[in-house]
Amino acid sequence: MHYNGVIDRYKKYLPVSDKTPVISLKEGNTPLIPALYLSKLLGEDLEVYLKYEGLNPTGSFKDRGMTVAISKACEEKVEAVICASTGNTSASAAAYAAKAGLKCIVLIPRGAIALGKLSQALIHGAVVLALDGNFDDALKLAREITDKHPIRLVNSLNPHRIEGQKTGSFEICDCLGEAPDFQVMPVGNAGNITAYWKGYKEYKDAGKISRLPKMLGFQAEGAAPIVRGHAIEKPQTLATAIRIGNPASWKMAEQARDESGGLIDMVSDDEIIEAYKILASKEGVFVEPASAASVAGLLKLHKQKYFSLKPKTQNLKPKIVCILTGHGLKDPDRAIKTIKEPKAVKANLKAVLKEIGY
Ligand code: AN7
Repeated sequence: MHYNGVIDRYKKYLPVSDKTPVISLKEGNTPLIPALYLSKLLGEDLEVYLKYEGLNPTGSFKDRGMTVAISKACEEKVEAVICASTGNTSASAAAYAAKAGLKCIVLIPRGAIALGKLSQALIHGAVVLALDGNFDDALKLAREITDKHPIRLVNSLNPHRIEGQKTGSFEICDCLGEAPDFQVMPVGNAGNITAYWKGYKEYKDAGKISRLPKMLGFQAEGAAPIVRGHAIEKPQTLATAIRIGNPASWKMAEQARDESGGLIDMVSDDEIIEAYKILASKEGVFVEPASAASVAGLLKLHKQKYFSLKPKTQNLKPKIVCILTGHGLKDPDRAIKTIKEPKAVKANLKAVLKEIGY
């Protein structure tokens, strides 16, 4: 069977009609990988799964929302699209706009986005403006521009983005045959937690699942406005994707947390790097640092005995899904900095054998 992307698969749940010109790169349908090492590490009769969103066409979950936002922009015949971005939104917007033949404008914080993402926005032909400010400044400007000009905002404030991104939760439920017990994910501008929660609720209403997961969101310690209860003027974290001090969907994230009986907490950069290394070296899954925040959160909660304190409602092992939002190749510099440069060795047999211990 041919797979034709999230709009084709889930159109019944999306704001599209026969008149919508579907702009798709066959996003979605990403693997839900059993995390054997992490499941064993937790050792609490739990099953941990990794939803590897880095395998979307532009390497992040943003493509799920962008296919809907760009298709609707085409249907509504807008002239151009614009976004502020910590990188992945710009990569995705640039790619889908290229396919649609739309002009794309991208506002990024100068010097603060990973190289892979910058290269994508540039090569797909977006007009890329590197602003002397952070993400929050860029988003404010993008909103001001779209308020006054016929340019469509394709940040997650655009409801079509949320609609598309909710397909992530549909896929998890379709794969497991039920909702997971817990879903762990990074939180930046808070669009994705909003989208996943909306998706789970809609699937329950449609009778596809019988219960809802607890939503467990994690911010980076230096960029944790929701946890601290106030906006952060100068957010800091090496997980540049979630370096956001004033999330647009703040209220919706709190709603997802509270309605689901979950939590939003924070993890340090050291904890993020620890999880980043475990994912790559034990699970074989390379993600960007922001995505590792979900596994860092999982490990933090495990240390606090969060999962063992939860009553076991059934005989089945509770299932935890960690959303891995972006591919590791987005930010190769970080991987090399985290480990070390390869050792230089003479090109002769003796030298190589000596190094590898034979
Ligand atoms: C890999 O690209 O905000 O909480 O401008 O790239 O929905 O913002 C990216 C966010 C998590 C946080 N993981 O998701 C952008 C941008 C990765 C990301 C998030 C982002 P939201």
